[in-house]
Amino acid sequence: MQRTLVLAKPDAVQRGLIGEIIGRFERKGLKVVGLRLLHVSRELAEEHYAVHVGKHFYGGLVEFITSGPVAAFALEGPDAIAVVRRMVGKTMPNEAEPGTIRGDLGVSGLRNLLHASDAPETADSELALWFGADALVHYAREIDAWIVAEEPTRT
Ligand code: 3AN
Repeated sequence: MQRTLVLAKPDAVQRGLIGEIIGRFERKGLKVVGLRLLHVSRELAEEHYAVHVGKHFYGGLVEFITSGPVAAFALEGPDAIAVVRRMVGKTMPNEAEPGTIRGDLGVSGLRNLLHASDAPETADSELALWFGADALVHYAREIDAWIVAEEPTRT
C-alpha cells in the first residue's frame, strides 16, 4: 500500500474543481487519508519546489502556488503514486491525454491544476512537509474488500 500527496493548485480551487478532482480519485478507489485547505507561505512553497531552484520557471511556480488557497490531499492505495500520476496526465495540459485530469480540465502551461508526488521518496518527504508526521488519518473501509484484490498466487 502506498501514500501520495496531491495538491489542487490555486487555479483548481478558484475554478471550483476541488470536488471534481478529489471525486475522481475517490471513484478510482483511492482512500483519502489527509485533507487540508491552506494559503501557502513562501517558505513552504520554496521548500516544496526546492528541486526546481535555478530553473527558469522556478519563480513562476512559487508565485503561482502562493497566489491563492491550495487544497492538499493525502491518498492511499495500491501503487497509489503511479496510479495518481497517470490520472493527472502530462505536465503541460495542452499535451495531456483526454481522460486525464489535466487533459480534460486544463489547456495551458503553468495552469495545470495539480501537483502529485512522483516517487516513493518524494511522496514521503512531501507528505511530511504538507501534513506533518501525525496528521494523516488511519481507518479501515469495508469496501476495500471490493476494490483491493489479493494478488493471484503464481504456480
Ligand atoms: P509535474 O507536475 O507534471 O510532476 P514537474 O514536477 O516536472 O511536473 O514540474 C513541476 C511543475 O513545474 C509543473 N507542475 C509545472 O507547473 C512546472 N514546469 C515543469 N516544467 C516546466 C517547463 N518546462 N516550463 C514551465 N513550467 C514547467
